[in-house]
Amino acid sequence: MSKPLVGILMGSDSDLPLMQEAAAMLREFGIEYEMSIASAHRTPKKVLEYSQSAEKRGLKVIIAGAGWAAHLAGAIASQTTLPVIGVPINSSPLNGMDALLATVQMPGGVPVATMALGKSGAKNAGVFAAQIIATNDIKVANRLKVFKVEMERDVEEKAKRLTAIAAVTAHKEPLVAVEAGMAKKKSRRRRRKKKPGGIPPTQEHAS
Ligand code: RP5
Repeated sequence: MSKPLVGILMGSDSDLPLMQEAAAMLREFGIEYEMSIASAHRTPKKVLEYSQSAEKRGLKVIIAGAGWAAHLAGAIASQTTLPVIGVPINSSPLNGMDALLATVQMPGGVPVATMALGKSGAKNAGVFAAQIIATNDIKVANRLKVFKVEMERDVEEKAKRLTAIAAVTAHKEPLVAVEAGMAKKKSRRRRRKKKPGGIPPTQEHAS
């Protein structure tokens, strides 16, 4: 086993189910990584030591995921010149809007490459880290190319399946006719509601 090239840090073990998405992508591209928990607020000394020793230990990229007032990625970026990828996590009552802003709104000179909220953000963090590694690693670059082709093929297959299903459905029960019927029902219901003293809708119509 070679040295890890990517460090994945997260603010809490409650972030793990999401951050595993980043790890899964790194495994797909054959990139060694390490994973740990460190919090900008709860364990600031650990974050400092980790960030300052990362380059010497051979890391090329750091992925940092955190929720709430998510200062983890920014705190790491303040201590290293390695690229830092931030994953805002929607673990708070504000549904991650706090983490998104805290991660993305870095002052000039201290960038954090901020991904989307949620699963896609963690997945993209893995892909983006691979893209950084790929600038100096032909094997990873080739795997990324295959990944893109497979993604394209996957979407095309889904499009073909949908076309086939739509053709069968249109034959049995034309969708346009069904939609038109639904629209008529709705406008009849609206007219009946508007009429003062009109007949109240029956159970069947109301449902
Ligand atoms: C942040 O606070 C963590 O990144 C986590 O998303 C959030 C809640 O942490 P726990 O209270 O679940 O440990 O630091």
